[in-house]
Amino acid sequence: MSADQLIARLEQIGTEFQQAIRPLADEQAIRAAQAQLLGKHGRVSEVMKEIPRLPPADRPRVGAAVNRIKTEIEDQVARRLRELADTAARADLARTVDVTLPARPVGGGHLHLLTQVRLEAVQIFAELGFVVAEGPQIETDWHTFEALGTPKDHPARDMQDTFYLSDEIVLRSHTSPVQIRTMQIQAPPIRIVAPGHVFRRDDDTTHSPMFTQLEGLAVDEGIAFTDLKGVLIHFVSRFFARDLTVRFRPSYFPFVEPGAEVDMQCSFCMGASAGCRLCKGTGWLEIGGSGMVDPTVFGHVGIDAERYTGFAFGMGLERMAMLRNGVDNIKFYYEGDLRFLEQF
Ligand code: FA5
Repeated sequence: MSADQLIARLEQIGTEFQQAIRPLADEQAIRAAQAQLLGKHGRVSEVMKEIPRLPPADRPRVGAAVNRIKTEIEDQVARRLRELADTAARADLARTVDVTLPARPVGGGHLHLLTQVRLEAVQIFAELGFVVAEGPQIETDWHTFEALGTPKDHPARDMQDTFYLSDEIVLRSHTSPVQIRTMQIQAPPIRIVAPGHVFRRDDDTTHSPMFTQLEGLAVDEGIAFTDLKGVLIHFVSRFFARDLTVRFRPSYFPFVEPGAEVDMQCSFCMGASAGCRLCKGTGWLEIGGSGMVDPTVFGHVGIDAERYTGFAFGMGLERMAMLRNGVDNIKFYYEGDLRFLEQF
């Protein structure tokens, strides 16, 4: 082939390429088309292979044409890519966002039923002038038992058998040690409630090894059993949002005298049905223990028992929520199953 024929072919390649890339709309396809010409076995490379066969005087002309066509092809590629980028940018700018669309709902959590119940209970007592007190869950044997009239050989310990970390340190089995800690640092008048976790060697559908109690203590001059009754009747009516009767059943706790179990009227059958499963046909549900602070307890914390009297009570919060919200197995509270938790 002559030099002129080769140059004509190069020019034809350039023209064809210009038409070939016009409809191409993505970079990958454009680069592939470019490689078909300029690649190792591309059409331009084939022409270059002919150059050594030409008379030496013609070679520079054809070489120059090759360079021109290569540059032209590269310019065309750059131009087409720029056009594509401009079109994409224009389309991007022309996009409109409808800000009037309602936002997608964000899945929010809520407080655990037991936390709700604790906060509600504290709120009701706060309205009566009680403030929240706290104590450690790992407690001394003295605060948990001894100071509450329950020495090491006392049979009442059996009912609250707990986890001993050593002879003198226990996981508290009730919130009553907070009574002792409060009276050790505060002089009467005292009005506290102490919610918190407690631990016992119990395990069935209504008893858990870890559960929550709410302790109450009021100490002042002239506090009487009627004050205790009034406070608890008020609490039960507020918490259950119904006029429910409360009954005090004589009972024994080593740190109160007299002592009483607190029962409330069955919130399910209202005491009317002898066959009610919840109250086992009795019409009453036990919610906690209570009584007047025993003078020997005052002796342990340096409060003058001749001048002051007080009442105390302790309730199980799981029990309160079971009765009010119809939970029939205490384990549901702790399993973290959303099918349960989302109901409350
Ligand atoms: C006490 O714990 C006393 N400290 C209450 C008290 C305080 C009496 C102040 C007098 C003065 P008792 O062992 O009965 O009492 O427990 C109180 C309540 O805790 C029970 O009525 C019950 O509602 C709840 N309870 C007891 N054991 C468990 C358990 N293993 N799981 C869930 N709730 C429990």
